This record gives sequence, C-alpha cells and structure tokens, in this order.
Amino acid sequence: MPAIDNQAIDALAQGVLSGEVRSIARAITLVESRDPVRIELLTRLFPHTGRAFKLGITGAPGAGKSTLTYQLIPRLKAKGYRVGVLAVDPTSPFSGGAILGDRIRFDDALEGVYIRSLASRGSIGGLSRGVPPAVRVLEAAGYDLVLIETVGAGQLQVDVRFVADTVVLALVPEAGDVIQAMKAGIIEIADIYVVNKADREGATRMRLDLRNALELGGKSKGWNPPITLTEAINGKGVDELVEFIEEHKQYQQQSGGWRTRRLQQLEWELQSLIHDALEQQAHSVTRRLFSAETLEAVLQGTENPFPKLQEWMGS
Ligand SMILES: Nc1nc2c(ncn2[C@@H]2O[C@H](COP(=O)(O)OP(=O)(O)O)[C@@H](O)[C@H]2O)c(=O)[nH]1
Ligand SMILES: [Mg+2]
Repeated sequence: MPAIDNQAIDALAQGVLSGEVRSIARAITLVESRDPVRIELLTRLFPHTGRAFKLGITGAPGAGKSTLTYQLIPRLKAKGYRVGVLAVDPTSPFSGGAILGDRIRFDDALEGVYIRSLASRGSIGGLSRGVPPAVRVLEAAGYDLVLIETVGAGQLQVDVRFVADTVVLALVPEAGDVIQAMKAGIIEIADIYVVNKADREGATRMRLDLRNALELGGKSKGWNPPITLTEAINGKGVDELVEFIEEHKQYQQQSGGWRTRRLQQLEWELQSLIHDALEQQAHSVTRRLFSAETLEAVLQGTENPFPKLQEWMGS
C-alpha cells in the first residue's frame, strides 16, 4: 500500500463511518499491516468503537465452525444485530471455502453481512493480532456483533478470550477428543460447548464425557458452561445455541465478568501493537549498534559484541 497522507486517512475514516464496504475493506487491510499510519486511522475511529458484542467460534479444523457461522448469521440478524464476520482460518478461508464461497453472492441470509478472512500473521494459537483493530473498523462502520472464527490448537487457544466476549468451542463426536481437550487445557476456556456433527455416532456420549470432565475440573461458581448438540449442516440445534449465546452475554453484563474480560482484551490489543513496534525497533537498533564492520570483527573474534549489548540494555 502506498504512503497515505492525513487527508487520505480522513477520507478513509469517513468512508468507514458511513459504512462503505470498499472503505471498510481498505481500512482492514491497513490495520492488519504494520504501517505506522494505521495508528492514525485507529485514532480517528476510536470514538466510534468499543460497542460491539464479540462472539468467538473456535475449534479444530473441520469441526464445522464455518458451517455453524453460516447458520448463526441469519438467526443473529433476526435478533436485530448487524453482523460482521472475521475468519482467521488459514485451512479454509471463509470466502473461498467450498461451503460458503459460492453461496455468498446470492444468499439472502448473508445480506448486509460483512465477511472478511484475516491473515494469520503474528498468529498465536490461531489468533491474529489483526483481529482487535479489524473489530474496531467494523464497530466504527456500525456493526454491533462481530463473529470471530479462529482455528484453535492446543493450549494457545486460551487467547481467544482476549478477543471475544463469548467463546463457543466446537467439538466433534470422535472418541478421544475430550481427553485431548483436557490435556491441552482448553476445557476451561469455553463459555459454551458445541458438539457439532451430532448426526454422527457418539454425540450424546461425547456430551456426557464433556460434562464429567468439566465437573472434574471443579465447579466454578457462576456461569455453568452449557453443552449443546448441533448439526450445522442442516441447522438443527442452532436455535438453542443462539439462546445460550444471548444468555451468556446477559450473564456477563450482570455479573461484571464483561468488564473484567474487556480489560484483558484491551491490554492484549495494546500489548500486540507495542510488540509490533518493538519488533521493528529491534531491527534498527541492531543496525545502529552493530555495523557491518563490527559484525565482521565479531566474526573474526577480534571484537566481543556483548559488552556493547549490555551497555545498551542498561541505558
Ligand atoms: N455430517 C456433518 N458434517 C458437517 C456438519 N457441520 C459441518 N459439516 C461438514 O464438515 C466439514 C467442515 O466444515 P467447516 O464448517 O468448513 O469446518 P471448519 O474448518 O471448522 O470451519 C464440511 O464438509 C461440512 O459440510 C454436521 O453437522 N454434520
Ligand atoms: Mg472454517
């Protein structure tokens, strides 16, 4: 992307605020990049952000997250939400995937819905650092529910809470899944569990195992995560899932859990930006401290690099 001046940033921000799809797309590309000018855009958008409900859907590749998302969209729209979707799924990009790619163009269910696949750059456990600023762009554009699809992998899935107010974990009724999930420590992370592909054998058993595993993990006071069976492929069970999502949202707002989680989200968002900036600085600092000649000398063994490093660290 070419350098952008302040005027262009103003125009872009205006475009986003008026909900122009093309501006939204450009703005997301910008905030996903490491271009420092993205902070300028975020500065302008900030007063219009912070209000959307962020719904995370996570789970292994193939669990049915995209199919569930597709089923959730019309139901959430019917509840009055303006829905935006961010898919961080390198294995099956939402817009190019077999399930949704062809439907998107002529599907009423998706009308007015903004759908975007994000790169998994700087991805930690399937979570892209681009998510929080992309959420802000959508909020500024008037979307009040952002659905975030992320591929979970092991322990690092924990991070989904850093971007979502409500986390739905999609599992499939294959034996061993629960044990795997327990080992990976992801059992505690979800607010709502979904056993998808309930048309297959073992779904009820899976729910039972999961319930036992959750109770073994100790009863937490407060929210007791529901476990729901779905067949995303035909929409069965999805109405119930929507009810649980609404219940959890209300529970969080009433219990104060909402505020706690949002403070964590905010901290993670800012930390990611600082991390990016520091990473870039590391490059120039290294160049400044160690010239090509110095590196040559270090390689020859005629110069020790560490005192210089120590001096810099202490400064
Ligand atoms: N049998 C069955 N297949 C499903 C169900 N939900 C999704 N699938 C299929 O599972 C595959 C993976 O689904 P997808 O939504 O792309 O999973 P994702 O990788 O988690 O996003 C697709 O072929 C879906 O058609 C279900 O409820 N039952
Ligand atoms: Mg997917």
